[in-house]
Amino acid sequence: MERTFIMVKPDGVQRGLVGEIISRFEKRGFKLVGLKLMQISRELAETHYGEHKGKPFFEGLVNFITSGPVVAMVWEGKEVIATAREMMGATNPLKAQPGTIRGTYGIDVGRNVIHGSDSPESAQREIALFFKEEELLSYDKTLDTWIY
Ligand code: 3AN
Repeated sequence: MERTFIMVKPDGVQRGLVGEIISRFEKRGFKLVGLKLMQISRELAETHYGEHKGKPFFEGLVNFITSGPVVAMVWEGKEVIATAREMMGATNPLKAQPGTIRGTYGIDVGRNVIHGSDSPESAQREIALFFKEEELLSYDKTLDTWIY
């Protein structure tokens, strides 16, 4: 079963959107298999956003993501990586469809509330960066065969 890495960024935590975001993933039918509130170190931020190193917004991005607690999560389900990206909406909240998380709550491309892996490769890399294997749990949700 596919897994993705989702993070409520410091602006989402500050604005009290953690419950709302978790709720959207639960209601969509996905399964929460890992969850932690944490403060990201500079080193972890630079590794996580390694692909953006050298870009003009890199320093600001690292400063922002390390500025306060984030909620790191792993969600599981069929095609959860692509579905989560649809649920999040475009990186720039101005371009994000109304009703998506960023299209509802996003303010600015640098304050866009949520991160989600964009491919199976980045999901694998990001999950391993933020979670130890034993922090990810396998369990059944037995009451409904149509959710994961
Ligand atoms: P996404 O988070 O939608 O996968 P990426 O990976 O292109 O988007 O960018 C990672 C993060 O870098 C974004 N979530 C956003 O916070 C920040 N970012 C991207 N482009 C810009 C930009 N032009 N100016 C400021 N921040 C940016």
